[in-house]
Amino acid sequence: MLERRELLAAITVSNTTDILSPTANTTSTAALIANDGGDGISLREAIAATNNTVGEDTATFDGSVFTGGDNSLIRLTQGELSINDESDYRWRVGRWCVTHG
Ligand SMILES: [Ca+2]
Repeated sequence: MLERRELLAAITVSNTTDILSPTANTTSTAALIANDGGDGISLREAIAATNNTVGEDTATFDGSVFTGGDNSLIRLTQGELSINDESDYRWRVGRWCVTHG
């Protein structure tokens, strides 16, 4: 009998904007990595993509962008963020971690 295995979907948030780029493909994490809309991956885009990707997702924050203090702030201008996939998410910023299951 074969057991179902899924690869851990990993994505890196690489800008501090709260923009869902019009041309970004958020249908899956792989699609977003391939086409981020040309301006990097925002947290909002990453969440949209992971919501559309079955299985556990991991998001990290680009250490060359999120360098601490105000440089690590994402000011939400587009409303609240909604993680609605039933799988686990681990958003890591240094030692900081939020999980949702
Ligand atoms: Ca983008």
